[in-house]
Amino acid sequence: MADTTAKRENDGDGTDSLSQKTKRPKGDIKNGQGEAGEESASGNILSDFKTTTVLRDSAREKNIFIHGKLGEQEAVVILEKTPIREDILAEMFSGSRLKLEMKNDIYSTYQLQPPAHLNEIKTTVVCPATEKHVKKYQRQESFLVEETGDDYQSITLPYIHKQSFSVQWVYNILEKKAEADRIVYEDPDQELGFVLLPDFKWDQKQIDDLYLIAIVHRRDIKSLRDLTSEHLPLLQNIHQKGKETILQRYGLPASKLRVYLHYQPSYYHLHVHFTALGYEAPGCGVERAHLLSDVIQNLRADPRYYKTRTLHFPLRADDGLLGHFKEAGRL
Ligand code: M7G
Repeated sequence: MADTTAKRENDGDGTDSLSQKTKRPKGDIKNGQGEAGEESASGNILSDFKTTTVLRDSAREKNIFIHGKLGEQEAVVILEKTPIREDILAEMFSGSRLKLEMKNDIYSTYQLQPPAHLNEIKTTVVCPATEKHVKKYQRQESFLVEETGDDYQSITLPYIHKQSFSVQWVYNILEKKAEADRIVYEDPDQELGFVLLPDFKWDQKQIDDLYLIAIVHRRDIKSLRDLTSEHLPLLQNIHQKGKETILQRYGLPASKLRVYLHYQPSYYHLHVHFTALGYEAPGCGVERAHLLSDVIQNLRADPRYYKTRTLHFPLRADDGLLGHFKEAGRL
């Protein structure tokens, strides 16, 4: 994650009223292999999690990234407090215990202890986690790299062939082996089609931090760099149908959406991010996010735009690719 400035704030532009209009999205967290709550029925797999080190934490974002062991396996666990939703306020006020901390004139502070079901913590587990996962979640200094079309061929491409994350989770989604019940929309066409589903960073409890990804059926497009005008129909299809689906399902119009691709992505199978405009999603900064509408226009103007163009992106200090750019004297 290049950008660690994720925040769950409303930008005060009215997404709140939208979230009131919109029905709560159905199907809160399910893992694609079973229904929500299944894990708790079969026991708490984290009960014997042994912490090795805290990779990163943030008081402002209210999350913590932990590296540790689950049995014999390396694991990364991410705990995150989620936003307080308006629709649970009545229950929160009536059903909680309130402990007074201090009172002074008209001011008082309390510790409010809500019922357990209103106090859930979004938890993501990566197990077995590779060294690359551990590095991905560690707070690290970043450096901006300049990559020409030639650099991509001679430095980046050989590196991603050897080193990139497995995209097995993507194939599981496309083949309905995981998260099938979370799919929000599918165009099954093998050339132009895609699957749209909630990103696992989104708990689907409120649309203020809406985050979906569109994953293309085609398996031969690694990233932005592979795109040419040949892919315009595919990109337009994703843009159009993605926006329509999000409007229908969540009541969020295109003017409230940020639709973009990452370069570099973590996973080299083409996918498009759809996030709520008011949500500063991790990685939505200009150094990594490329608006889909700009990508479409650039390819219309120059069919080989992304083959030839110098692209900039941040790499973390411990990223092997950064070492290759240094060795090649490109940094
Ligand atoms: P990316 O641009 O390749 O990299 O985006 P990033 O993770 O550095 O942003 C991949 C997107 O897929 C991210 O937004 C992830 O949160 C999301 N994602 C990753 N995994 C492993 C899963 C998964 O198993 N299920 C779902 N639904 N989303 C995932």
